[in-house]
Amino acid sequence: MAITFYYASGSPFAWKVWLALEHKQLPYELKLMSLQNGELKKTDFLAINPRGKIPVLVEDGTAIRESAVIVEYLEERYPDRPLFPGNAQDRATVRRVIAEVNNYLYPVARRLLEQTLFRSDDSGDPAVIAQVLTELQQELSYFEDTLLGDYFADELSAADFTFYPMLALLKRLHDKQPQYGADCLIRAKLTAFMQRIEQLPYFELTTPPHWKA
Ligand SMILES: N[C@@H](CCC(=O)N[C@@H](CS)C(=O)NCC(=O)O)C(=O)O
Repeated sequence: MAITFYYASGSPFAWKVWLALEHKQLPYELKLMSLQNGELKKTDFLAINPRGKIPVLVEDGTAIRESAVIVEYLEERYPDRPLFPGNAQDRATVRRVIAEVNNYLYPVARRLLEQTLFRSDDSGDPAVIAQVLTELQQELSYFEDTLLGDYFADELSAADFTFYPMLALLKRLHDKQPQYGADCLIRAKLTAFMQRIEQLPYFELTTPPHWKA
């Protein structure tokens, strides 16, 4: 068995997979890719992902792509230290939260980041930013209400690893550009959730390398 994990620093989709690899205590080789220098669109990389996106996990010559699929693959192939509950209904809950993060929360968070963190200047449209902050607050309130206790299921699961990086990106936005008040979006229950993930023994290893600089 040899796993190669292609990722990029700060990608929420790659972070989810990295947390899953670490949680399952699997050996893997890390390949740090750049989102900026065009290497994802070069022939070599397009051979493992024709969409030119990370994350990609290659094992025994097979490339697995799409973060949610990669995590399901890891779960099937390495069922120890599970990331999905044993009961079918609880598994459905975890899969639903993952789909909701990807289909509803991420597009709204992405719009905010495109107006703010992804710009080198202050050129974001204030009206768009205000609108997106309101939408994001609604989304985050939904997820706050959906948390069962400590996590989205009885135990730590793939849903938590999917959701956490979205919050971390908002926290990063606040650290870099506090004028938007993005920290106010993360209220007490979600702050406690973040702290629980950040206390996992392998968490530190998975933090985006360029955030540590
Ligand atoms: N649905 C994909 C999304 C992957 C994705 O959007 N990756 C971004 C980084 S966060 C990427 O590779 N962007 C490079 C590009 O589109 O050129 C997944 O879940 O893996």
